[in-house]
Amino acid sequence: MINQKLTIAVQKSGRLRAESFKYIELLGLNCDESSRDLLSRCTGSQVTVLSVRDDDIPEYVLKNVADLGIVGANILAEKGLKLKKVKKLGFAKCSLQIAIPKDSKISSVNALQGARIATSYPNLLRKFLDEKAVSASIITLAGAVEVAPSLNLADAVCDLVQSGKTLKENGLKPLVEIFKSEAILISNPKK
Ligand code: PRT
Ligand code: ZN
Repeated sequence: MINQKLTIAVQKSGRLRAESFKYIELLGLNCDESSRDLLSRCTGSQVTVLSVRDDDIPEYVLKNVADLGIVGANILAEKGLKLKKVKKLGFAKCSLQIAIPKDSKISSVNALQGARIATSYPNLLRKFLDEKAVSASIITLAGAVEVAPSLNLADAVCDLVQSGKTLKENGLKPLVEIFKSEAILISNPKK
């Protein structure tokens, strides 16, 4: 049981929320997952849960609004913020993959040269392409990245994959995995 005054930032709603609360409960805390409040105090403790968009969690921890945060490693890596990775939490496992239409002529990473790749992870994709010395055009989209090839907006996508169902449903197949992710507990190293 944590006895000190502490704020933990968790996702307001989405894939991380339920498992984040399971983890918090494992720490001996009694917090209300169903609360829609921005700030919610865990019963009988000095711990407060801050519920926000997952993308904003690193910023809240960086600025010391929250002491700890639970977020996907993919978000932290994309933002490139210098936060401490306290612990891998073993849930929300997925991988960032470049995928292509199943009838695509692209058959290797090198063949992405000159291609248009749609993604919500431009920094991780740029880093990977630079490492491979491949010059491609990155199209940054906030969501529904998987539809970009069928709309002729892109020749490939770079998106999170878990079961592979979304790729399949959109006529895409994996080409290469560029980042492995899972939920992590983060803190500000300067605290
Ligand atoms: O509203 P907010 O901004 O907080 O939530 P969000 O919509 O940005 O995030 P959310 O809840 O979708 O995901 C939160 C985190 O869960 C991500 O940042 C990842 O760390 C992790 N995660 C694990 C996933 C997936 N698995 C996943 N499969 N995030 C997204 N997906 C999507 C993917 O983008 C694709 O559309 O699911 C689809 C692929 O799934 P499969 O099973 O069909 O392959
Ligand atoms: Zn998000």
